[in-house]
Amino acid sequence: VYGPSSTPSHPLATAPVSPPPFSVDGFVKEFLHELNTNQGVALSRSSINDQYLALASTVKNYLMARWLETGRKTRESQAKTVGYLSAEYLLGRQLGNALLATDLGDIAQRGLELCGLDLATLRAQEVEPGLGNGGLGRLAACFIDSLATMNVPCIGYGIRYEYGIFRQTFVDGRQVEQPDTWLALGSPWEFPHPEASVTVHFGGHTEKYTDAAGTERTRWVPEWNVLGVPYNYMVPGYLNGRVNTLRLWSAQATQAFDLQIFNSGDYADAVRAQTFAENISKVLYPEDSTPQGKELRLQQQYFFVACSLRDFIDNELEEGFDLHRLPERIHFQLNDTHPVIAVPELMRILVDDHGFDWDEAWEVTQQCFAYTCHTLLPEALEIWSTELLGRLLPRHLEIIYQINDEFLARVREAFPGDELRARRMSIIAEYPSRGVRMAYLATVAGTKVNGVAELHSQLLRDKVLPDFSELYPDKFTNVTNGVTPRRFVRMANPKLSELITDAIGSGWVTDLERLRELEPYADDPEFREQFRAAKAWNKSRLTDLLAQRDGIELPDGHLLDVMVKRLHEYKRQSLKLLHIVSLYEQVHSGAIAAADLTPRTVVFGAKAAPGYKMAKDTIHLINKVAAIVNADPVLEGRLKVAFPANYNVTLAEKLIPAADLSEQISLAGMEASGTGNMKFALNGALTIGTDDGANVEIRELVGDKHFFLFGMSEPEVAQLGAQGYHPGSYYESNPRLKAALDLIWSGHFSDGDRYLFDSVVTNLVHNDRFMVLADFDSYLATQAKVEEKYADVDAWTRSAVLNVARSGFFSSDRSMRDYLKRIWHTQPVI
Ligand code: C3B
Repeated sequence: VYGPSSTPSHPLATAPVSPPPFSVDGFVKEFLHELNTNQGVALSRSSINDQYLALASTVKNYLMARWLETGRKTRESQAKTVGYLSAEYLLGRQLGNALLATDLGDIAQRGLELCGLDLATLRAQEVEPGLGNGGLGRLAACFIDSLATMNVPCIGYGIRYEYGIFRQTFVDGRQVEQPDTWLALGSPWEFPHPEASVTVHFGGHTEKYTDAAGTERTRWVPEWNVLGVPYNYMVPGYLNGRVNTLRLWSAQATQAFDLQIFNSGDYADAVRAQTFAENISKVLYPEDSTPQGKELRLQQQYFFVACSLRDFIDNELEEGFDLHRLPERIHFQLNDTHPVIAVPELMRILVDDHGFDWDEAWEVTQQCFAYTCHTLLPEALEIWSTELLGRLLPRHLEIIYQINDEFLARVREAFPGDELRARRMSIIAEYPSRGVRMAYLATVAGTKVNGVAELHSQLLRDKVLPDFSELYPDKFTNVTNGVTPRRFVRMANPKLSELITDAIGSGWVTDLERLRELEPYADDPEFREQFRAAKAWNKSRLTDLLAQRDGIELPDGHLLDVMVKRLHEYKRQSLKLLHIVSLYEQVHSGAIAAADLTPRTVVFGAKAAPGYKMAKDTIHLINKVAAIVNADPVLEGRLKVAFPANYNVTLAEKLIPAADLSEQISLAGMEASGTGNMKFALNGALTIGTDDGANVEIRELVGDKHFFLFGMSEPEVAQLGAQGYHPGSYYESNPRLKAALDLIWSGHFSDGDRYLFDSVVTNLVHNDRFMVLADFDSYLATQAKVEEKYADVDAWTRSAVLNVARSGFFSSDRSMRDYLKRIWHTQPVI
């Protein structure tokens, strides 16, 4: 029960909360107040961390009135809410974004100066919440930013991991993972609400009983439970006064555990039981695109969706709300298969807790969900063993079986006699062992299934779920991903933003298609000059950062060639590496003169899943090659390789705006979309890329002449795969390729050790699902075209400006408009 117990009589108690005064003096007063009362220190004795925390509180105070008002308006309007269910949110630092959203940046800077402090120093103190692995988690963060900016009611639901994605360090060139202690110095952006905790059950068994009306029912008798404690985060819209909520759940032991500890003779054992419960939200699984099928992971998934559904039904809806009307008030978006266990959970709530009959419950459930698929790699589609699911969530497994029975009856009705099809489509896989195919469950249950770029959605229909698209042709749709222009242009690239705003006004920040108005400026020499100046400023900012952060020296005047993304074979960092090794080899063998090299610095940023050996070996090899190349006098400093450790959102914000060339070189048909590719184009880098994921749409929009396409197309890849890929033939027939591979094999980069990188090279030459060698020639030829164009400064800049002007489509605001229209059918609330 919320609110006061009797009618308030003081006038202030019912007045709307108003934000603190918006002036430098008001800011200073508020900031010092926070420093003194929250941190308990005087300015003269305060640490940088104190100052940062006080600044964060000050900005939060400005947002608070708006947050409360947003909640009031949303409840009053009874508008449909988007419930974004995602196991990952890769938020990035909060302070800069909050200053931008409130337009407090200048005031804060001037106010802090008057206190003898520096805003940039305080901003650098923030540790970003790394509660995601890569693209999927960052996408969720962009989407909630866009919904807030577009005035759409949304609650983001997820997990408050105590340890986010590991901090990557290099020891002798090898990746070593350190725990991410992002909470250690305080976490000013969250609001815990232990009093609103939700109990989540696990294990046990089910039993039949007859209710008062004489109906046969099932109930779940669980064995153990944990508490989900909600932590609320503000999600401020850009300059619109709306602040949505991100609600992340933290697992705590219930009192049963405490009692057990109190009564237990074996104190240590009892404390272990408590630790067991709290482990659920302890750590983010660092596997990206390769689920491990671990029990704790399923616990995490069920934990957060059970909390979220309960929270929405019990706390967001009015008391006594008729759940038959639930689809009028919520659409839950399933971000990949991770939250799909929400489907049987909602069925359980409706049938077991609210007495719905099965058909009624299914009718409601089907209207409440939609599913986004983010991959095409078959091994990335989650399948939970029925043994594990049945042990952990026995009632849910029963419900899944019943959903499957009814679904297969429908399939058999639509395709009589086609038993093979029924088996293929079964939600329950029988081979190699019995398991629940979560993607199938989501497809059957949801109103819509979407891929994340045109090509991906088409392949999803044609290759991954063809039977389903035949049965439900209208369920399948595409929503091409997008990125928030607030964080990734306006905030990350202030110089370019200023230039754009001077040219076309500031409307582009919330209406990115307006960047089109920049097109004529591509032909304006003065504008191009200023554009280059902005790029140069970004490069020098990056140079300073890498010097101080990593001790890496970036040479002046180089083409900055950047490949940043998770380390995965399908993304083909090894192709980029072979390019570097080949340039080095060609100079040393005298095939080209060092003086003819285009001065180029290649920057890598990539984390490998800790258990992914090939990926870790590739990181090691990149670092070894970097060490030799960077120290080589023969190259005359014209080729450099930089691999700053621990690539994250914070580093991306500095790296991407500085880049000249964006590497998007996955094997065609493998990268669902990519979103880094969009950030680079919007910041005026040119792309070298395959015809894959959103690259296809980027190239269509910016134009062939302003994009470096190379490699096999998806149908060519499929054909080569079908006829049999024999990488050895490329090795044998291409002397330049052979020389590069042989050089690695010879131990040249591993102090003479021929075996150190044997597995990497042997895989490329003998196996390699991702056909690196097949695209090598085309890649190198296209890199030569890059160099030719880069030599023509005006032509290059013209293309770069056109990349910016024509990439407005890739705003996540546009993605959100697509979801709103085609999937959620909800409206902004103004
Ligand atoms: C990623 C895909 O690999 C990217 O192509 C895509 O742009 C993003 O999702 C966002 O849609 N992805 C991921 O980061 N993690 C997964 N488990 C699956 C896909």
